[in-house]
Amino acid sequence: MSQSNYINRRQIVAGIGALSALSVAKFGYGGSNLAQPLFLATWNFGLAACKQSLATLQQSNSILDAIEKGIHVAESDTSVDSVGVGGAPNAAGVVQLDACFMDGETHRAGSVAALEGYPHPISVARRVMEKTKHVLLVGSGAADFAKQQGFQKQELLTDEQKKKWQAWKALQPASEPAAPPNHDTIALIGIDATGHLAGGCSTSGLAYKMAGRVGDSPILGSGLYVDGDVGAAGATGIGENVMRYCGSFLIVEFMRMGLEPDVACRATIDRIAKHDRKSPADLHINFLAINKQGRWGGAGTDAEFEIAVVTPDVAKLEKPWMVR
Ligand code: SD4
Repeated sequence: MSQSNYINRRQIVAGIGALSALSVAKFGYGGSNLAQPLFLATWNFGLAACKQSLATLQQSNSILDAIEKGIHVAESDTSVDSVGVGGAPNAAGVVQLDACFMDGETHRAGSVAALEGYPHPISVARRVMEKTKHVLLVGSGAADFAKQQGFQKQELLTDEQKKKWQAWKALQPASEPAAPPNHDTIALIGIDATGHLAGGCSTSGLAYKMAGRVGDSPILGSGLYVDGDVGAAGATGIGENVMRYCGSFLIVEFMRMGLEPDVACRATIDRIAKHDRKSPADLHINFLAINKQGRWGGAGTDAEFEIAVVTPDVAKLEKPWMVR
């Protein structure tokens, strides 16, 4: 390694250390004693989901059940317009759902993408993990698997979403459809009192996306990543901006280097903005993370982004570190 490379690396590490110290002083939320379980989820509707996760954990003592049942709450809520039933359709007017599920302890995972007709893609993703040798099933193959596993089909497009889509469609020039921004994906990550980490992510994706388009949410390392030795991270926002940098994987790797969760999220946004030569506010990406010690944090570029935090003592919404 050349001397200048060495100096650059030292400077980078020193810089990250300074950022870390600043964060702990100024944004020092996220302390945990790990005698207690902790759940984090994206957006304000994540609060009800995390509460369900905690209740499920207390009943079943299973962090995997806790993640799955928590995400069901958002998937069933028709007022959440980017997850499960009531999610916005694609440009062709069809609701296509993406989800992934990951167990940090075994490093096993399952995903489904462009799944049509099943309201709980998170459960199908978990079943891919548990019942197949594979990680990702897509489209009609994912739907066939869901049927074979006994999941019930349901109409996912609500009348309200259908009307909105028809209004949008009527305004589109044939050549370049432009989707309105919608930010409602649920990424839910958790740790139990023994330090077992797991997570899930579920979405209908960007409203009026191209038919067949798949975003970051079902892609391991992008919309979600869990490493039982280090921590967990999840994402919401414009998937293309997360996928091109493996955002959640990068956050976990930054935590492996010793960064606090909020600093790791912030460093990931900085990396993406710098490389894309864009202002963070134009990226529409938001992250949350928990480390193995049960400390947590987040960073985002959307002013409305909030993180739901639930432990046996606390149930609250927090504004993460805003990067704009
Ligand atoms: C996607 N990341 O499909 C998802 C959309 C999203 O908040 O998170 N919206 O790109």
